[in-house]
Amino acid sequence: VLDNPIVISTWDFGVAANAAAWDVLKNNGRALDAVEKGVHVPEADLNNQSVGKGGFPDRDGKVTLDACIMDEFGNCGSVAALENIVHPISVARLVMEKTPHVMLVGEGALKFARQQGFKEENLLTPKSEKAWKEWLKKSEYKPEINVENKSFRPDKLPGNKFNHDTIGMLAIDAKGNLSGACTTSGMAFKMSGRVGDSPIIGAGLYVDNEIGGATSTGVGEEVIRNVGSFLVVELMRQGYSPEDACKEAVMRIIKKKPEIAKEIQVGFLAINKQGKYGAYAIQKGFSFAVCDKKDQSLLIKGKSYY
Ligand code: SD4
Repeated sequence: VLDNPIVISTWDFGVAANAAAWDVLKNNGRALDAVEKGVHVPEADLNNQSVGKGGFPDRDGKVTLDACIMDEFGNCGSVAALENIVHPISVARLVMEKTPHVMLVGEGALKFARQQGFKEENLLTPKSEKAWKEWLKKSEYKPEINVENKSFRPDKLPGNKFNHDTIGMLAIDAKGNLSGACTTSGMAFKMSGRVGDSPIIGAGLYVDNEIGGATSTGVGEEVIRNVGSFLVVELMRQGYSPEDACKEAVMRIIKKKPEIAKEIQVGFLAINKQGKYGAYAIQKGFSFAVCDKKDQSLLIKGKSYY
């Protein structure tokens, strides 16, 4: 028994998300409940244009959401290309708990969400619609590295290079059990039907209650190709520290495609069973947030290759 709960999550907006997760953890709640509650915060935040409501749409102007969740028993649930639902993570949890399946996509996921009583609403905010219309003028598709660090001003951006980011969250509760969640609107202006790493178990998220958990952010295609989060957990099983495991997973991406890697961001975040955490990214600028008894709103700059 760890008796020292902790929650970590990706990017600056992880601080607010961790605070919501901490409310669950400090009252001896389950890590699974903590990560679900935690990621609800960016999912509902209209200023966050890369997760949930207010997220950037795809090329056809549709906001399509990807999310997955995994618990201490190795149960998992996922939704991809889900429209009109503010909290895809909660739909993913119900896929895990109430269906014989792991993943539901598109129309089927939406149908299931409706059956479970989720209300539908338009997720495309005027701000994101405006950005999309702006993007349509040139239709250039090139994610800009770490755009999440800048406050988004479509009118101020040179060209139309917008990006993406994702919340990945990992928690250990007072019983020492681990869970994780990952949720995103995916890459801004992606092709219709495109699914990234975030809802894919083993790519965007993986949790093994004996070893630890990992999650990723950045260009999902490269994470899927390398089964990134599973790789990080397996490396920790072999004795790598969380940071070294994240670094090795990043190095695999760089080694395979050095020219592409120069231009993109991928970051991994991991925690082991002992509550040690670490991160590593291709590019500078990847931050992660940590919350435990000692530090309620720690924001750490992750190490990077470049
Ligand atoms: C995706 N990994 O859909 C997500 C996006 C992301 O920082 O994490 N961006 O590929």
